[in-house]
Amino acid sequence: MADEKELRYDPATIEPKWQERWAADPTLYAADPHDSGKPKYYVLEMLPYPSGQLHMGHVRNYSIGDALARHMWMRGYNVLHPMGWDAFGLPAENAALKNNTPPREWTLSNIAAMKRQMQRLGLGYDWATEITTCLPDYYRWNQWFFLRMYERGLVYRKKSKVNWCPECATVLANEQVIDGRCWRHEDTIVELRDLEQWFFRITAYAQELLDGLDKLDGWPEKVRTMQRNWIGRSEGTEVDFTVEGGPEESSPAKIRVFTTRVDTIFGATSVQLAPEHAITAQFSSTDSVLKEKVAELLDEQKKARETGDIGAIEKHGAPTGRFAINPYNGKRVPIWVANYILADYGTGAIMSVPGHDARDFEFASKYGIPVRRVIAPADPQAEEPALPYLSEDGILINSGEYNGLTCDEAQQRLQHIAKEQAFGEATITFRLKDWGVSRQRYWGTPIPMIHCERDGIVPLPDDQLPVILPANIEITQTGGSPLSRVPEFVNVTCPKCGGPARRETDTMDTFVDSSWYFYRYVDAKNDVEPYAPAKAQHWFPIDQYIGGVEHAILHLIYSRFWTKVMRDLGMILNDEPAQRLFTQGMVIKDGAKMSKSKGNVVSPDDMVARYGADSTRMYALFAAPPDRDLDWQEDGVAGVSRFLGRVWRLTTRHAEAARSAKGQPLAETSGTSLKLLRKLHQTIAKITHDFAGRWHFNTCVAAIMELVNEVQAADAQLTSGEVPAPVIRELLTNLVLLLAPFAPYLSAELWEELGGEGAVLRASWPISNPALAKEDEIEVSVQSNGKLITVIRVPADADAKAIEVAALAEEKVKARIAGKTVVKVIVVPGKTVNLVVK
Ligand code: ANZ
Ligand code: ZN
Repeated sequence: MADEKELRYDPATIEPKWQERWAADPTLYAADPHDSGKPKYYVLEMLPYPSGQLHMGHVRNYSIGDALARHMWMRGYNVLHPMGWDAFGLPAENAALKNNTPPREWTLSNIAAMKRQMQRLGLGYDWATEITTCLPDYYRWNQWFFLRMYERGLVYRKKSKVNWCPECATVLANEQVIDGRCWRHEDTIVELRDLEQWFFRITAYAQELLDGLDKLDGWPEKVRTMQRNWIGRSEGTEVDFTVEGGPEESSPAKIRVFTTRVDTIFGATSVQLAPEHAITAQFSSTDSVLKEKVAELLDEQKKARETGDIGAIEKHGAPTGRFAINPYNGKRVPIWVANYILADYGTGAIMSVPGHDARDFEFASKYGIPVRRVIAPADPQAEEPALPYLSEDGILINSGEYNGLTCDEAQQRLQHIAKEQAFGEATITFRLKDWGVSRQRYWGTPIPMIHCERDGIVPLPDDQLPVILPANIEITQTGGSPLSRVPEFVNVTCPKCGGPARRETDTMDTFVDSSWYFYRYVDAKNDVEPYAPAKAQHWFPIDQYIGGVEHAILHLIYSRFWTKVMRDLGMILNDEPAQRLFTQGMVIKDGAKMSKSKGNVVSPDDMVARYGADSTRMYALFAAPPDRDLDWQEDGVAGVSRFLGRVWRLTTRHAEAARSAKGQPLAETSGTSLKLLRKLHQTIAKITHDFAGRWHFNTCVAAIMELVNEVQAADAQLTSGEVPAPVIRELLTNLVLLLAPFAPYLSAELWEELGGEGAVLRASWPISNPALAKEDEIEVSVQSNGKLITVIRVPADADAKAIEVAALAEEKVKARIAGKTVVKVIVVPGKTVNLVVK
């Protein structure tokens, strides 16, 4: 019978057969109950947006996660490996506009299609815990969390300048503005608008979010650095400069500046206001020339912000004709308005120190503002450096009673004085802004708030949740939230006074959905709370989170914030959501990222139809280390498919021998048998080691290929019985086990073929026998003056002296050095012996 099977490796029959069997056994990929006593392992890939089609980036991401999950199952862990859908968001509304399909239907049918693709790929998810964020059983908990945060002062409403994408016709969070453009529309410049918005007070956790990064040593350093920069902590000082002679009221106005270098304050030769600073408005209200100038400066600033690089703005400013007094020395300095000063950072005003700040220097040079040196190098012998002198490594000069202090000492002294005399203080400023979550769109979670004429803002009581998103509404591109045009939705009675009131029509940013979805997986059917705390405590933190580096800031800061909020609500004990994070590289094709707009998309369905799911997945792991970019080559998929065909033929050809040896012990081995077993155990050791950390799955697959080559080369000995059946059994069953994380279908089929018991997923991961894996001899090359003479074999544990002796005893070596003097012998154990000869 084996002959017939031997003919062809046919994934098109093997794979659907197993897919059906797996679908019929919902326990296969399900986690055991959380109190089963097995050690837990939570492996998670980022949930996809249901666009309708998986792309190769998904396939790669999920192949990595699935290989890890399978490996951990085989290691005996209780594995949680869930999947869901990040199902709210604008594309559903755009599709509705385009094809006139309601967002809900469009989304759900996309989900069905992508789920089929995932199942066809053989990804081992527990579908019983599937979550879909656009369904009320999920989003009601967004509303519930919103109310809990409101109670704790973590939700507030304010009028603010917001980023507005004209293409999306909605507000974007700062994190969604990339280089001044919309994160969804790379060609659309984001505008600034004034709107009443809902905010999450993520800044309340700024310091903790920053400190926590130090402990996340299982996260890539580049992600931690990006988050540190995004949070942007800056220690400095606020100081009040008094405005000379006015305004007309009795108490003179003060301009509070923020500086990181208060030690340079004797070098301040002007004060600079942001165009949008309140005092700028005051001054220009009576000065129409200034007013016009300020409008121009603001315009320039907006444009520079929109293009994303405010740092490179061509600096312009206007003198106000007014003066301010430096509180430390009573000196008067002119007040200017400048386009490089931002209203929403620090205090919106600075003291300008052209002697020691590059931007101020550029500005002062342009407008003839004096430049004064107040810091000198600590070493009195050093040559006087050119201005601006940016170093903080120096001592104060031209600074009155503070002369001679180091920068550090001066900062502390000056801060102390400011505090004492109540004209300033030490402060910490963050670049991180509160998270604006209002969206004027339909396809998102309705915000559970009521606007009452009498009572103002009234939170909805819990028993009125969920606020269901109405179906069948007209979606338009512009004109505010589509929900505001649904009277049944908008008109409500106030929960407080019973009078007529309006329901909030903004919906939540979809990043809310993904900020806590992974907690829901542990208790996806719970209809009385988001999840049972005991279950979350068991499963969290996530042991391994896998996703794209493009989420380094948005999703991965928001979800850290959400975790801290839930901890403070007493719902979990962990401070961070994920212990380890892995960010995989991109999938590229012909030198560019695979994307619809570039027209270089390779469809996973095509690949699966042509080569099978196993080959597609295994290629995604084999073609590059997982953290690097992968250049998709169809030839490579075909190559993997040929390799799996060889595994198939090799295994089926010797399956009978392997089956016949069931229960027989491995006797003493030597010769070919020993050589093959050694290769097997080396391969086991390598792959096991890689799963534990390095994740070089490309070299893992390559190692399996080498193993197969060696076994295949000994095919005659396998057939003749020279390699006995128990050895064949050991080789083939372990080969199948090693392949199981990478090629689940073929492994399942061959496992059965070899008479393996139960699912291969529940079989034990092989353990490398170190005695067998160890080479007893190694090769060392012998060189004279760097030129190769020969390669010798020495015992693997030989020390340097023994290697030297062996090398000098070798005939070829003796011949080469005859009549010469060996001046020196350099031994690199395990590698080379170099003879320095004269
Ligand atoms: C005087 C000074 C002297 C400054 C010096 C620096 C060096 P980071 O580190 O990013 O927090 N600054 C403050 N608020 C600003 C605003 N709203 N718009 C533009 N610039 C602003 O930068 C803080 C420094 O950036 C502050 O310290 C201030 O310039 C400027 F030798 O004050 B400094
Ligand atoms: Zn009311």
